[in-house]
Amino acid sequence: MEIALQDALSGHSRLKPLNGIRVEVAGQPASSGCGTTGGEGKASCGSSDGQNDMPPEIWEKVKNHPCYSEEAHHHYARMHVAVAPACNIQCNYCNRKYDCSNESRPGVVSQKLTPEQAVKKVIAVASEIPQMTVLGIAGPGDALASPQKTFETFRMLQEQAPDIKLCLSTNGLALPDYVDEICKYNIDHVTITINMIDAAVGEKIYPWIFYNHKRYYGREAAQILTDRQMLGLEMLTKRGVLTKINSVLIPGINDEHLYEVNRAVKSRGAFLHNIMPLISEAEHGTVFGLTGQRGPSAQELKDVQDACMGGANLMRHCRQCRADAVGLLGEDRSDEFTLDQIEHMDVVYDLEKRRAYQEKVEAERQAQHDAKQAALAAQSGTDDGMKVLVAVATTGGGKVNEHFGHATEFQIFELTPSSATFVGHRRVDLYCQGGFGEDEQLPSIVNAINDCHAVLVAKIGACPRDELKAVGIEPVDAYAHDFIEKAALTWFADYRARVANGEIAHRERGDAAIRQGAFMAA
Ligand code: CLF
Ligand code: SF4
Repeated sequence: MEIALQDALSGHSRLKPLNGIRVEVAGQPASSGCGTTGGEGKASCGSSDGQNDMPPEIWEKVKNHPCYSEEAHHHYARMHVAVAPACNIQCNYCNRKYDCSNESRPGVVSQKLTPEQAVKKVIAVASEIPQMTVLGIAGPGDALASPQKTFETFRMLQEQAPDIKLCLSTNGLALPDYVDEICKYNIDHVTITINMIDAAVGEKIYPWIFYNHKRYYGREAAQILTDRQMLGLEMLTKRGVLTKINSVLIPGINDEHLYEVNRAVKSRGAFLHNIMPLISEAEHGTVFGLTGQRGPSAQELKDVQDACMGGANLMRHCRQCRADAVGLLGEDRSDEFTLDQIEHMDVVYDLEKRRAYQEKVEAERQAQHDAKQAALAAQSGTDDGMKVLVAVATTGGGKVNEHFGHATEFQIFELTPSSATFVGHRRVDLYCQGGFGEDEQLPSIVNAINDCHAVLVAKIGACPRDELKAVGIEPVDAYAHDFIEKAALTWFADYRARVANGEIAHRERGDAAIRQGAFMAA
């Protein structure tokens, strides 16, 4: 791993950033790809939009969906049930022994479930985790390649737990055939994985598809797939279903093409576009893993995401979760809810209790929102154009509340004198193991946040503190348990003041590596 990370930082040739590239898309105005407003109005990271940025009926659908609202993901949880084992296409980044790589991190699904088992599990989780608001079916194959199991699960769940939002993820090949079913069961959120709109690109990603009882290969397969994806997206938009497009960024194959995908899906009404890094290791046994196709670095991913701003709204907080994930994005509590454990649980689905708890969550979320606005209002001085990234250790609730040594990921915020924007996360190896700091883990953590100027934590030991300082990353524990944006903006104001008075010199940071593979359990 160490060697791979070093290679990712220094060995590969950097891709040409897309910022500033003009790409013409049929029927679409050319755009500079920067974050400035265009004909459509605003250039926001859409998933961070709030109540005032969208119609009330849309806000109702997204406000407590952790994937569709960046703000919500600090406070609300989702779960997946692995009821859909089959798939009707082959992606070069997937090995069926593993979870669907486009909606999950590599790792076998612990248990495949029948619809009855799945519903039992959802009820058990909902009674234990009242902030779990969304049930998604995202594999481990394709949700619509096993339609009976998928829709039977949704049907039963809708009857037993009507307050839980239903969410479905698909590669889109079978989607046009099931739009009526999707609407019938009030599935308000559908994710389609779209990696290309050009079959010449697609044939490098998809060796075959199985469609209408026949196997198609190469460019013909890719053409059918993209036609079906676009048709399905248009049909869902017409029916008022919110759609999110997942795209896997594959350097050298679809990196520059994703800008065209972004424009194409926006023009067909997609609500969000989630551009995710390819996960590719030889041990996963995927075609890309075995042929050495690398994933993007952190800056390559950010460059493509930034270039797509102003098109379809962007999601940047995806955790590429398992097909049986449970909990807040970034945590996985699926181990607590095996079928054996559920058998012995005293399960009571108490809707009122869930509502009461969610009211408290809403109050906490509002407090985070208000703290951010107050911190922004308090920023003084001129905007000198300085822009930095900071890493934040959090266990949720929108606060700086995790110890450095206990963090399995850091959230990354981009700061300017007038903004604090969530731009991603970085998985890391756990620094603290068995109660002691592991110095050999530190280089991999540094690699993961190497583009950051500071790391904000609840607490940090003397050793990692000194080593972080030595590589130019400022460890900051002065804002423990403060709301993240308030803490980050307050630190940034202090940083700029120290630069201004000559106490420190401002330097640009380098690139960072995206951690491949599994978390270590905390
Ligand atoms: Fe699951 Fe996907 Fe629904 Fe979310 S996940 S089916 S939309 S409830 Fe979310 Fe996980 Fe990313 Fe998917 S973080 S992989 S985007
Ligand atoms: Fe794998 Fe999902 Fe692609 Fe099917 S759609 S091959 S399950 S990544």
